[in-house]
Amino acid sequence: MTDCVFITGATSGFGRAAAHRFAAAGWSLVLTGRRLERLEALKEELQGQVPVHIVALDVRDSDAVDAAVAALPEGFTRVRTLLNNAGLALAPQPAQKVDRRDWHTMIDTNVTGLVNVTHALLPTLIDVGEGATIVNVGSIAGQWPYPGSHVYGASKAFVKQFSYNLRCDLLGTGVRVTDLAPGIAETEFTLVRTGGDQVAADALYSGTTALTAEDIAEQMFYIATLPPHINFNRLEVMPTRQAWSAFAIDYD
Ligand code: NDP
Ligand code: 8X3
Repeated sequence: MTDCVFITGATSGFGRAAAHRFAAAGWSLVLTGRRLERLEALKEELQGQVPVHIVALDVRDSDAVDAAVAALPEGFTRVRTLLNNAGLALAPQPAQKVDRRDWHTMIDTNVTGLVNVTHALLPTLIDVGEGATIVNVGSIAGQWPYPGSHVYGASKAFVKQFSYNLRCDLLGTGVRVTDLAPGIAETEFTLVRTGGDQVAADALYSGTTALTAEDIAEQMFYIATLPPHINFNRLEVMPTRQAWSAFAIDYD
């Protein structure tokens, strides 16, 4: 039986690139995301290579997540790697100017959604045991503060600590957990974050060398295929052309 990867947020960016990367290595794919037409197009691209199962799924809906996992068809039930990748940032303005609903959407997606999928797949992953892997996509924003990150960064700090805490409880099961924390990477992320501002998105990525979705997909695949006795607790990856900056000081 081939290995099977369950990917959330497979319709774009890291998740889509991961679908290609795992397919190239012969893994069966469970591809999820809200945009069904994108899932169908991806299935069309990859089903000649490997078995592909798609599910239009909003990770915020715990009943839908449970139902999707319970309804996995034969050949896709032995999920060996979970890529908890679906997520988003919104409202890059200062906290005091942000609509509360944007905060809720980030918490519902990045925290509750990730927890929903993890909870639904944990029994399977534990049953698979040695070599089973959860890759939780965190962010440098979960470790380092910056203006306009407010709830986004806090949600990714949750991802980090949840990953570490999971490791404690999963000790002895063989299941690995990694907080994969990328820096700036060119995907649709900034378009979503800015509410569809293509100019702002282009400005952020032009004139530098951001990570690509394929770079992160490669890290995901690397983590998932490490020898089973190795667990990367956290892997923080920045492009060479990104670093920290000085502390901000409020002068008179
Ligand atoms: P994209 O916007 O390109 O992709 C985001 C994916 O998340 C889409 O497939 C989208 O699918 C899915 N998604 C969003 N909300 C939901 C939801 N409620 N239910 C199911 N799927 C959802 O961004 P990236 O690929 O860059 O982002 C992937 C992850 O990486 C996110 O968790 C992000 O926070 C994180 N990250 C991104 C960085 C970057 O600079 N790009 C850096 C660090 C971390 P759909 O809309 O079809 O549902
Ligand atoms: C997104 C990466 O650099 O915008 O998680 O915080 S960054």
